[in-house]
Amino acid sequence: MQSRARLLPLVLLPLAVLCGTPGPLSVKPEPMGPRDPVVLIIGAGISGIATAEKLHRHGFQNIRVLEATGRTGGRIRTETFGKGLVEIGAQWIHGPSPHNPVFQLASQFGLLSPDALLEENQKINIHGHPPEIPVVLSSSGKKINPENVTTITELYYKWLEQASNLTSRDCDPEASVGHFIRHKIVNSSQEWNKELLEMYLAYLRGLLNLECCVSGTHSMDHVALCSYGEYTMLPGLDCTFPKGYESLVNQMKSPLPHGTVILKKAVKNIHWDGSFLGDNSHVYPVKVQCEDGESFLADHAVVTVPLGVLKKQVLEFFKPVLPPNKLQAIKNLGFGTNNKILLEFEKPFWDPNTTLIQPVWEGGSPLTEAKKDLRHNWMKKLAIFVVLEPPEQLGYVLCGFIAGEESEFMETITDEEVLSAMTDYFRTFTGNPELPPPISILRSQWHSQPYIGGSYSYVAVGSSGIDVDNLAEPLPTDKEALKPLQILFAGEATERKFYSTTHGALMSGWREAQRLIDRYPVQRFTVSRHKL
Ligand code: 6YU
Repeated sequence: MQSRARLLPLVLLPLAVLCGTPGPLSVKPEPMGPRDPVVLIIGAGISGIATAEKLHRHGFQNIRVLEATGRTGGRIRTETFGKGLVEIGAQWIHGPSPHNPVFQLASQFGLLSPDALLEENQKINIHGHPPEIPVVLSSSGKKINPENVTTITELYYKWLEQASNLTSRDCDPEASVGHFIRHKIVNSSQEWNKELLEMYLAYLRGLLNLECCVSGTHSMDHVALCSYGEYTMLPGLDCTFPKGYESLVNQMKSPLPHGTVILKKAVKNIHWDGSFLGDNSHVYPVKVQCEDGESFLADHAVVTVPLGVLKKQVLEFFKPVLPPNKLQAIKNLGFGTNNKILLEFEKPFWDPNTTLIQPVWEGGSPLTEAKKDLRHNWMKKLAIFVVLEPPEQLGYVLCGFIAGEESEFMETITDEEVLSAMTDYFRTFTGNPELPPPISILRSQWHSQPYIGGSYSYVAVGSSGIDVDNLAEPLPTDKEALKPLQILFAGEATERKFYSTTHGALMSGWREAQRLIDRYPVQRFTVSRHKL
């Protein structure tokens, strides 16, 4: 008997459960008087908007979000391409299920397709990897029979799971996920069929390239083994936003009063631990200086700029300079690059049921160093192509993923050069020298974005989850007497279990908003409670 899937609203958790707060509130604020805190939020990505939205919901009236660029959303960015919308940054809700606040909000705002809301889809555990079987193409222009790589794929995912299950008690703090996997390959390959060995190694190289995209790193040798399992995958079949990921940010910011978000207002530095006299005779501990010369005084600043920006600018960004454990965390944690190359074709060269195309470079191996000649070899790092759906709405579009130095090199060449390289690439992989070139191209360049500097964070060799917690810790720290909170830190890189994701970023924004809400007692407000 076929079971009928129930729709999601039956299993929605109240947001209160998700963020450990007393629930979505409709707040009628009473006048707060001269100590109504001024809160500046630096950055209007999802974490900054989530902070502002929650503070606003709890009656905070003096909130400003200062955003360097001309748009909100940060690494959530939807653009038109082909016949429809594509994502330049975040694409999926990873783990769309009741404990994922991005999924919760998107469902409540009505932004998801009916399929994404199916309860059965929320229970599927994909362990962070695409459940579909890819079409595997080799650089000699042949299709590889999926059955030939099933065993090796299963083995590889088993090794990754083993890596996730290690704890700091049973692993060397200097060990990397890359070394762990290579060790497994060396040990198992003794038993592999000699005729298939070369193909297996080339295929495994491709899987590691894909892992670099997942972790946003140049090499899995940079990803710390001991902390690998701290990243937590929520259940649920990853889903997308039919009207674009940005529709979520737009909905979240819509209740904010006009003028709360100030665009093109790049912050140059933040002076804290000071005494700055405001026009209202109130003395503020924080002064935020912008690149255009304007400055803002505040009781609290919530810093949500990406780790990539902090890595480049931390010494000039904070005056006085941050405490040593914070500087160490910023230095130790990893922040790499994962880019997308979107290609529109007039006609598909793939079969109608294809959802993923996985390239395998013959001769490649995880056991040898790849050639460094980036100009001629960058495209060998391309890990996978997702066939965007539905073609009736989008056209025939492939979205390729590429991580690391090769990805950063790709950012430095022109669209025409990338398009020409991709034409040669697909002619090689299809074995068709006449294959028509893509009709249009759009690629991300996250590393070169001055206010982003890469894609997302990871726990690098030499760091641990403790660095993530240190990065999240507000200033001044508790140890430094009983001074009020001045600088708070949010953003994806500050969430120990969910870094690198939109839900991690959102949770971090709510976390820091809650920290401030707890500082300003709720009796100041007349609160009426109802479900969103
Ligand atoms: C997800 C996904 N996803 C692909 C690609 C990218 C990312 N992510 P923001 O940067 O958004 O905001 C900060 C703002 O600050 C920004 O607007 C700046 O302009 C501003 N700013 C900076 N300096 C300033 C200054 N001086 N003054 C004022 N303003 C300033 N996440 O959930 N699903 O499919 C993907 C993907 C190509 C680049 C992604 C995905 C990551 C998210 O996009 C990202 O975490 C959040 O948007 C960040 O929000 P924020 O507010 O913190 O910063 C095992 C294990 C491994 C762990 N990894 C698992 C994989 C997870 C990543 N998934 C990747 C896959 C894709 C395709």
